[in-house]
Amino acid sequence: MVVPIIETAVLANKFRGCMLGSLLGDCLGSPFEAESGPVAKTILQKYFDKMEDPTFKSPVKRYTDDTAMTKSVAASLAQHGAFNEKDMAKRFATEYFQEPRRGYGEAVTRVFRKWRESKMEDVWKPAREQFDGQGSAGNGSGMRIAPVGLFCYRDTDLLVETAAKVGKLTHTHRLGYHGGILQALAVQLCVVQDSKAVVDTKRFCDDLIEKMSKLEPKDEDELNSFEQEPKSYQIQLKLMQKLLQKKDVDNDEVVEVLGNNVLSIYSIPTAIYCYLRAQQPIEFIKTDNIFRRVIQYAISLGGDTDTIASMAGALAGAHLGADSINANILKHCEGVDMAVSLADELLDAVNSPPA
Ligand code: AR6
Ligand code: MG
Repeated sequence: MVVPIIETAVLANKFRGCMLGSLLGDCLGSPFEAESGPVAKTILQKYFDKMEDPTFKSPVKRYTDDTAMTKSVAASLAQHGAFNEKDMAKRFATEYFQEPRRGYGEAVTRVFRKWRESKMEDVWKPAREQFDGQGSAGNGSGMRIAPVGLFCYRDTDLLVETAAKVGKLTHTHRLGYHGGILQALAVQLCVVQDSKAVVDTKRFCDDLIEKMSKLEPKDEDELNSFEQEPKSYQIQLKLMQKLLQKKDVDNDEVVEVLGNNVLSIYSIPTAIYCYLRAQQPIEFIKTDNIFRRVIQYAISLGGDTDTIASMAGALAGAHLGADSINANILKHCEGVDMAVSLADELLDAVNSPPA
């Protein structure tokens, strides 16, 4: 990919947008997590309208494990100027033991405990032991990966390598860490996308399909070695392209085709779809603000709302920049200043690589 030269101010706006988008999707989506079936559209419309109203007051919406872990990824990359497995693992564990009630996945906390018990002797081992040696295929790999997409936006090989390592610290199932790579690649595409231009959704998907085809097994036997269906992100991305071409796709169909649960394969393509679908008006979402539309739409699908909205929000923010976010909405979320500082620190690290 030929990476365009992006003006520093534009890039700073995109980095902030991405970190804020990830945070806002998490904070705003978490009250709706695990609603069975799609979330009531009128309730959601009012919820967002109120958030945008400058006079509306409500308790600050707390972020969850998605942001707790994203924070660690960003801070570790910014401080070391590169991936450092021990430092990142230590940050994940420290965050968790300080605030265990942020809604972590059930299995991933076992990795943190094993790190602590073994004094980080082998940071890779506990993840390999998850799910009887299968490894986790949860979407924890994608929910925290946005900083990698930012940090490596100029270098696709480094991005893939880094996202794989960040993922494998806790998620060694192929569909787990590959999901993280896919989300990081999508963030990269959004960073290099002109903020003002209309997104070519077909090209966006084609680009991701091509990059995933270099990673995913070609051999049918290997693809079939997992019990789980579907077996590759390429398949999901192609289904997504078909959905994007169709008129009047309702939420049930999206959930049926792409999914909305905690598994990477059933949520990371869904988040990318939300970002792409919401580039165009959506009948039940009354707003001209594309950033808001992406997050509101992602939440409307129900299921793992915080994580899907967080990943979709990261993409919208990386594309449109922080300027596109309604300032009143920001006031209702915990961690806004932190997200902005981390975005700035990441950009500094990108601009001044270690000697
Ligand atoms: N086989 C069966 N189920 C699995 C497998 C597998 N190989 N891998 C994961 N699961 P976990 P995460 C299911 O604990 O990915 C929070 O709500 C299993 O039900 O590794 O970091 C966040 O907001 C397991 O409990 O953690 C995210 O939405 C679940 O996937 C999500 O959890 C999560 O896997 C992230 O969780
Ligand atoms: Mg979640």
